[in-house]
Amino acid sequence: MNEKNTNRISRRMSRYLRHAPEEIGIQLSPDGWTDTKALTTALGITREQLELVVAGNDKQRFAFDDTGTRIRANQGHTVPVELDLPVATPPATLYHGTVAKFLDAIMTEGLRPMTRHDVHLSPDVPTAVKVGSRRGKPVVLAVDARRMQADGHVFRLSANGVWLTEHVPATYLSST
Ligand code: HQG
Repeated sequence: MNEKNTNRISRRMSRYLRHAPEEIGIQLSPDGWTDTKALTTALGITREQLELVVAGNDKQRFAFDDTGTRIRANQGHTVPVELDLPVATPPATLYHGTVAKFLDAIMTEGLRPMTRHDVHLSPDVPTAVKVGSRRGKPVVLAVDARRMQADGHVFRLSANGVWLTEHVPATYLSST
């Protein structure tokens, strides 16, 4: 399986495990898991190919459960799922990569999850630059996570190192 195929399968898996399981007739449990056999059958791939995609994914987007019989996306869902991720203490500063056209709205209403479940925050500037670059020239905002947590905001850490929170009011944001 070459890199192009791996990426293509990975993109399809993101779509079905986060946004549209019904399109290939798979079901997600309330915490986001789906049977690996159902997935490989629906995608027309082997178990070995699935393992290669999961292990080789650039952002570690997917994880098997302890038994290896179920798989889920680590974050980024738009379908309703409760991932039961651990509450954690973030680094003092987190980062959010975006683009200039959103800044007016962001500085008024703060960072909102938009179509996802949570606001996604990065632990370092280079990662946030990559996230912002998906939409154009990146703009990186600093988030005062230490003060947010002191004020009672809850942070969760996904299995692939993305920090998640429900809302970042504008008062905690500054430019970098
Ligand atoms: C913006 C990728 C207007 C926000 C990445 C972003 C990440 C607002 C967009 C993960 C706003 C939402 C998530 C407000 C936020 N008004 N715009 N109040 N608040 N926005 O894709 O953070 O490859 O849902 O700045 O690497 O860009 O999918 O979120 O531009 O980890 O695994 O609204 O997706 O990972 O966009 O990216 P998204 P995101 P994957």
